[in-house]
Amino acid sequence: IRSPQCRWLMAEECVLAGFGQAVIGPPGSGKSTYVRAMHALLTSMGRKACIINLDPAGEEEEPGAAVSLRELLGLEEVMSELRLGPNGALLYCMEYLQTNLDWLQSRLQSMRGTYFLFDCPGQVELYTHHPALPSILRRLGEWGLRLCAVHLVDSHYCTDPAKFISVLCTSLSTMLHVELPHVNILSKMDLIEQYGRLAFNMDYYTEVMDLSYLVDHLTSDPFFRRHRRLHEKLAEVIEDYGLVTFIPLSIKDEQSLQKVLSTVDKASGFCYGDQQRSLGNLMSVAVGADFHFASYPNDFF
Ligand SMILES: Nc1nc2c(ncn2[C@@H]2O[C@H](COP(=O)(O)OP(=O)(O)O)[C@@H](O)[C@H]2O)c(=O)[nH]1
Ligand SMILES: [Mg+2]
Repeated sequence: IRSPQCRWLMAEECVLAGFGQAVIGPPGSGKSTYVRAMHALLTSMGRKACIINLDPAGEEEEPGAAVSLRELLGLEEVMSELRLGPNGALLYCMEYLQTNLDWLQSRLQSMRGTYFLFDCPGQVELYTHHPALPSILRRLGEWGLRLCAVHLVDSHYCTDPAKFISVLCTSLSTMLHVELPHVNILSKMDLIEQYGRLAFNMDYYTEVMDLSYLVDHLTSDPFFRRHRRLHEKLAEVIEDYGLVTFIPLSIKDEQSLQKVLSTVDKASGFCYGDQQRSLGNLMSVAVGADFHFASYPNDFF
């Protein structure tokens, strides 16, 4: 067992030693599309990966998923049997999974050593305040899985300063709630030009630079002028934490997907590989912009 986290745990607890991504974000932000594209990229690089579908919603089984929560229970049956609406039923499904994690453990254990891509449901409260999902992810960590949260947000929100401030607030609370190494992504960048003119250049949105410009721009609209103080305070909270930045992603652009993967590999610690490396090597990987995937084969596991 190479994971340092595992050394703190009982040997029998550490059943999954490996790496993976928890792909989270609002509905329609592109999570399932991302998971499939990332799976294809990893496979083309010779990295053994599999998709774990934790979304009980949707009409069809996720194509290519090795494990699906729908094997345990489906949203439709929960809605009809417990007379719940779609949102309540989805929260019930996650709470049910939280109390039946032995099912997930036994399903994942047979794939030990694989890189896991968790396709999570698109219910925002799961990421901002509901306890079930962080608890499930924490348990996966206790089993030795070193996960990185990949949070997708539709780049459409950049076209509206008020919505972009909301996205920054949601992204920050998600980072604080989920408590994992975290990478925020602006998805569907290929559509950004169709979405309309941006008030600032793209770097301003991805780097989350001085937000006073955004507040000024927003409050130049008479409708928002009377809420200036509120927006200033929200911007202050986001800047004080200084945690939120984004990586742009267009699913058809393999280079942007590679960039996401290299950032995720740094965040999760995958790129550091063998823990026996010298401190110098670790530092050079940490600061080096160019991480050569090809030189890090599957022998990490
Ligand atoms: N143009 C474009 N469409 C995308 C991209 N990523 C996802 N989509 C589309 O966005 C829609 C929602 O994606 P999906 O993966 O189902 O979102 P989920 O609900 O978060 O799982 C689908 O029609 C996808 O084809 C992208 O990078 N570019
Ligand atoms: Mg989906």
